[in-house]
Amino acid sequence: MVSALCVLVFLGIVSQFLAIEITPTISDGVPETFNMTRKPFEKIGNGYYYLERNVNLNWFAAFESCRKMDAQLVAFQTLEEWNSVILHLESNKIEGIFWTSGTDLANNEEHVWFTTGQKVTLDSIWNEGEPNNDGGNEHCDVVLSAKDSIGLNDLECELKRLYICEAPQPITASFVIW
Ligand SMILES: [Ca+2]
Ligand SMILES: [Ca+2]
Repeated sequence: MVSALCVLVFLGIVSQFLAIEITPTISDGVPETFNMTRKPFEKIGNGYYYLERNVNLNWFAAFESCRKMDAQLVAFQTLEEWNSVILHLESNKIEGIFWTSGTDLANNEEHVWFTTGQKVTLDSIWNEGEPNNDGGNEHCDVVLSAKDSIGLNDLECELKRLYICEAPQPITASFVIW
């Protein structure tokens, strides 16, 4: 962020000397058309994600694992984000059970994205009948990706499952020169 601002300030100074007009813009995310890589994350929609497909961890260990990568367990804040990731899972035939940062450990039956503190407001992304707190001990949320259905489900946090990490949202600084 700081370096992007430095570039814009620099361009502002240059434009004074060269009598050209520079129009800067800063936007969230990376445009769909940009093909930038950030290993081990892969670009899905406007974000960068890491899908752990081999190592199963409990919810807490999965949370720690993402933090070690300077990332967070995934939080689906918008339907657009959810649809992008789901489309990626479906089109690549990726089946599995992946931890998200969704949990109601703080307040029972009030699911939030633990990485942002925001409520899980997208009712349509839950599997039918979920969250059901089955057995009274399901407080952490997974994406259940099966052949014929994909949705959110609450599970016991101690269960070992795969997980999805989300890299911090990048910003794009661009400019038009006249
Ligand atoms: Ca997110
Ligand atoms: Ca459940």
